[in-house]
Amino acid sequence: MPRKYVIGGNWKCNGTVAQVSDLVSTLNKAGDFPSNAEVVIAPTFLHVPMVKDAVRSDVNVSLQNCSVDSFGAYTGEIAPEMIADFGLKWVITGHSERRTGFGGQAGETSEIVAKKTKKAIEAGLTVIACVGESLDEREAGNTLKVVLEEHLAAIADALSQEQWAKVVVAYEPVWAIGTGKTASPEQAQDVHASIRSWLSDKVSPEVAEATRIIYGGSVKGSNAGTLADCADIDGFLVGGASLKPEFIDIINAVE
Ligand code: G2H
Repeated sequence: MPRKYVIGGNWKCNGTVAQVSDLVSTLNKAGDFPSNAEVVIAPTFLHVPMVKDAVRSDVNVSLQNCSVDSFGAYTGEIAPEMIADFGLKWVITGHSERRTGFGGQAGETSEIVAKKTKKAIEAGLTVIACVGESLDEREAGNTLKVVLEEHLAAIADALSQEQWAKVVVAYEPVWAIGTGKTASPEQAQDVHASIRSWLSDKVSPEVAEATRIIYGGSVKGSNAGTLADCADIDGFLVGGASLKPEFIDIINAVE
């Protein structure tokens, strides 16, 4: 069965109430999306309820992160079970901005990302699990070591074979995030093919064939079509351009 594209919009820490309303209205007025596209948007925690109530029913609303723990004394956290109870089905884990840490906070290790991914799946969510190397790691020739043996291996160690049905892998080279430097289709396809082959060896050929591997890092309306034509690129996780009407062009580029 052909894999359905996933087009994700990661809004990060962006948006006023007025801007979020405008974005939702743009999506609602965009006409039919391609039948082979599954659209997911991830507003901030604060904006999720208003987006969920107002956005068209064929757009899934995702959280950008979840807690590694369940309900309890974890100030400022959102438990995966809460997300499911709220009627949502998607969450992003392991975004590089969370792995790196910011604002003086420690970043998340691969083990934490794997644990969150597992907890979210056990709560009934589908997870967009992000992996990707930094510029230094790429220049040192360590792209596949980081992506496969560190990021992906930790997730694979935590999950059963069946749980992979609830995972979308997002390959996001850190050097291409928000920098305007998109990985070339060849660079992206090479890593995506390696991820698929690794999944085939380490999990199963069936999981490798079925898992959507999406690309993130300065995806734009102008490069989405060429990237989507690559055999192992099954969609996108879009940051900056998902805050603009251009996101509609990216969705329509997979038709
Ligand atoms: C990568 C991406 C969204 P941008 O972080 O996840 O952001 O498209 O702005 O590079």
